[in-house]
Amino acid sequence: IVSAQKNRTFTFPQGFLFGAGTSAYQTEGAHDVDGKGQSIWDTHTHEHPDRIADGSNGDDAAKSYYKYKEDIEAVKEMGMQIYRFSISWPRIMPLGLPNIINQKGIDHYNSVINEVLSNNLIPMATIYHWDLPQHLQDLGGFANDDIIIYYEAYAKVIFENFGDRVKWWCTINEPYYQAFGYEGTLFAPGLNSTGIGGYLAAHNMIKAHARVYHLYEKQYRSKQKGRISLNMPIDWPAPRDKTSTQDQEAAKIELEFSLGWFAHPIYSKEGDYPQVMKDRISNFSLAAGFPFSRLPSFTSAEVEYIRGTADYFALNQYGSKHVAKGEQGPDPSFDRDSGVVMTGNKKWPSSRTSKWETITPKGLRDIIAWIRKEYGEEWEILITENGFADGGQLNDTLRVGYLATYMTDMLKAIYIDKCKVIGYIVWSLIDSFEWMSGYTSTFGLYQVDFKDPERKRTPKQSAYFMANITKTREIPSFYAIVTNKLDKL
Ligand code: GBH
Repeated sequence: IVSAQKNRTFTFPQGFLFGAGTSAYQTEGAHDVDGKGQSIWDTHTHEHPDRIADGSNGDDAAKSYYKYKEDIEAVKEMGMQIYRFSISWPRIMPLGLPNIINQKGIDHYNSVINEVLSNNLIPMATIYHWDLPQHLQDLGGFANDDIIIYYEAYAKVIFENFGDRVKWWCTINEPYYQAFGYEGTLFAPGLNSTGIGGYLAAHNMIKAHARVYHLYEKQYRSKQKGRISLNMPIDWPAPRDKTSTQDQEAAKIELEFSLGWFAHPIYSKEGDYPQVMKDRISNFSLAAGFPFSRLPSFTSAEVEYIRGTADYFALNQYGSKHVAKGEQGPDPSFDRDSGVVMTGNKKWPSSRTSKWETITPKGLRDIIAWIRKEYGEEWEILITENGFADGGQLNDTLRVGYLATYMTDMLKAIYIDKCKVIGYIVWSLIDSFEWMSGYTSTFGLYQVDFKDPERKRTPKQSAYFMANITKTREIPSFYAIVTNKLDKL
């Protein structure tokens, strides 16, 4: 029985949703067209091409601003239901300020949304995917708590204009990585305020998210009837040595410092930051002569205001990492505060173009189960990103294997671990500007020819594979065996 169950293929549950995702800066191009203002990623790539692997930028990207109809058609061709895209704040408000609204920006997203609907697809919109209007950054960006009212004003314009047709919302994509733009230099705005800036930005992002959730609740939900969440990234941290209590402890701390930082205030019964973060950051701060903790604190009214501000759990999951206790990074810094080090992962296969990305499907199953255990079984989980990076070839066998084995372990989470996973959105629909990797590493189900002024799109093997999955609603049984093998590594 055990082996029959182990190698069993599961059928996707009825009503299970499939989709593919993109983000504005990574795909649209048209960076200075039709009244769009400049974002922190325009600035970051223009001023620091040295921080991008191939010195490139998203000025033109995949030209989706012009070719969105083809992109939407591609989602439809694969038999999926959801198209996840993001709205560029500086396209809607060139300076990020609510007194100047760029009608052409509104028109553009109206066209995108209407095209999605006329293809019988479901639009899922990310309100903010890292492209902050530069003018707001000049005022401090997420480190200035006035960002909360500016973000709310922006979201209000979004709900007013698009909420009649968009029912799935993501407020902020991966606040964890946006916070790293304040902690280090790799991500815009590249502030390099280690141990301070990231916590401050995160604090204001959590409050801004909650504020927008309450805005929707009060003014839009009864009419628009949508669902709101924010996307949480998490690479599953596994103890370097399973039998070492030190390493196990490191894995627990890492889960709280990466996922718990944002998820605990919103999804846990008690709310607020994880205790281990509060304790460690406060202790290190006081010992170093700070009169207070570098981790800002929420008042008890704020804890209540933030708790429960999500309608589903939006999970972005890619790889796993081995962790152990140890000290690294400048003093003070997020890394030092966590006291966790990554120890490499020799036994796991990984992407050749994105070294951080391991092919470890069990990590997806484990994190889903962890979320259920930590935050309660009532949360419905929607996988809003999962995907694989390579060099962009059409014959993308590794991507097919990655998607198949991750979906297999996701189905185990559903059927064996009894977790509520309601959908799976592949990152990404098309090859795109991959942040600091530029165009050297891409995630598309469709290839984009970046040398072609027309940016020709061509389905990869993985696109045909996904089309087959949505049709048969079953993963070929061969992958059950591959998944079991990978899970033992
Ligand atoms: C997602 O972030 C983003 O939401 C999406 O826009 C992006 O295209 C996609 O992933 C793929 O990266 O090079 O070792 O310093 C996922 C989190 C952030 C994980 C960047 C890898 C680089 C690590 N990713 N990070 S490293």
